[in-house]
Amino acid sequence: MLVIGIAGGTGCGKTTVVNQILNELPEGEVGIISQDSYYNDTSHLSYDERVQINFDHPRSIDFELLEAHLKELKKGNPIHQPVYSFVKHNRTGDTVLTHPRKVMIVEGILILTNPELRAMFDIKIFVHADSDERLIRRLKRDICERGRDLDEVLTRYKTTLKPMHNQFIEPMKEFADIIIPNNHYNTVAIDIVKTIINDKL
Ligand code: UZR
Ligand code: MG
Repeated sequence: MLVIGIAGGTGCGKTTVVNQILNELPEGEVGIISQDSYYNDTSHLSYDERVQINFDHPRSIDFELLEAHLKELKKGNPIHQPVYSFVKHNRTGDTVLTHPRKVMIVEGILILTNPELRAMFDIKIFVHADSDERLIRRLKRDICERGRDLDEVLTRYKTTLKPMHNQFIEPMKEFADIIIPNNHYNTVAIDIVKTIINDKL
């Protein structure tokens, strides 16, 4: 199994990059694990308490479960990936059966911050977009898809997203094998990654 980690700040286009990689690759050969599925279970907290959580800090992620799941997949066993709701800020209680594939992509803002998890990646990719590009994308997405308003997004960006990005995410470029400049669609970079994957398949 080839394990590819794809990191980068919020709104850098990770999900788009992953989807572009998946396009044209043989169906059923590549699987995805999203860090979003592995936010800590916060069922014991009220909604108002959950809103206060710093979701851009590494300790908001259940890395133990993520690592355990990746290990199971490497052994050839399927896993039950939790389903997360950004509206409720909690796991929904549902899971998605995820089967091991020849290539597994692990995608998320903080996935390179955990040394044990990092060591499990064969290829580490960092997707870079300038912070203004990322803020624009984040605004559009949170308002259109995640039920937030302008004030909420901007306040969170200033007080949490930006400082956490500078402290935990940006320094992870150090560990990347490939940095993809992604202010615009970068078809060449995607083709290179696809070639590496096809080689393995
Ligand atoms: P991407 N996030 C939420 O907004 N709500 C949650 O319940 C859990 C996470 C956000 C998180 C982070 N920060 O910036 C983003 N906040 O999801 C990561 N606030 O997702 O990589 O798709 O941008
Ligand atoms: Mg995403």
